[in-house]
Amino acid sequence: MPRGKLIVFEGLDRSGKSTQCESLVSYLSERGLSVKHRRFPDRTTPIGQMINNYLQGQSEQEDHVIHLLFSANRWEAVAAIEADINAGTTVVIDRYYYSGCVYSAAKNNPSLTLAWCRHPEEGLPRPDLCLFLDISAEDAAKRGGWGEERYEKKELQDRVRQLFTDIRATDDGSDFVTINAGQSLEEVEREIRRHAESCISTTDDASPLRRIQ
Ligand code: NYM
Ligand code: MG
Repeated sequence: MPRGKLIVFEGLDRSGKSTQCESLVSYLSERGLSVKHRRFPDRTTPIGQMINNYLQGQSEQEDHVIHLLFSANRWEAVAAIEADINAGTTVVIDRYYYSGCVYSAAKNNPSLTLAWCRHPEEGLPRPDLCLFLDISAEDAAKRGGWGEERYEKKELQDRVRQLFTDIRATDDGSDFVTINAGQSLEEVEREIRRHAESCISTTDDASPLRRIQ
């Protein structure tokens, strides 16, 4: 049986990730593909609840600690993700380790460099495709603005976007397909489907899931 693929959505808050992620999952499953939808942070686990409390301002965490909790929240899902992929199910995830790196690094804490932030992610399954929904912080804010969560501020979102741009210039960025998220919902949807279908049909079934190195 061909393995499932690992497809990830990334982008700023309000870039349309969640809507597009749900739309892709329905589209693929309506076409008979076995597909599972996940999101990070997964707020349902005990670690995820700590993250949720932090994001909602109900608790404080030292910058490195919250970074490691976000990473732990991915690691606790790895066995399930791998089991799905090995069983032929494609896993579509709303945010992954790229968000983990850039949001922490955007804090400008001198000991939270992008390189430091990436270390705990090494060894995670590497996506077959990362759909990066690109939008400026200004345009994202026009979509009804951000909510009350930590990180939902213009200056931080600007730095996050810059760091995503920096990542695109590295080896991690070789998995990225950049999609102009300022287009209409239907145009974005069409592009995403095209890339996802091409990933699903062209990834060599014999090739094992790669790891983040
Ligand atoms: N976020 C998300 C991180 O800071 N690190 C991570 O590893 C992940 C997965 O959490 N502003 C941030 C980005 C978002 C926030 O995510 C909540 P969402 O998708 O907006 O619920
Ligand atoms: Mg958000």
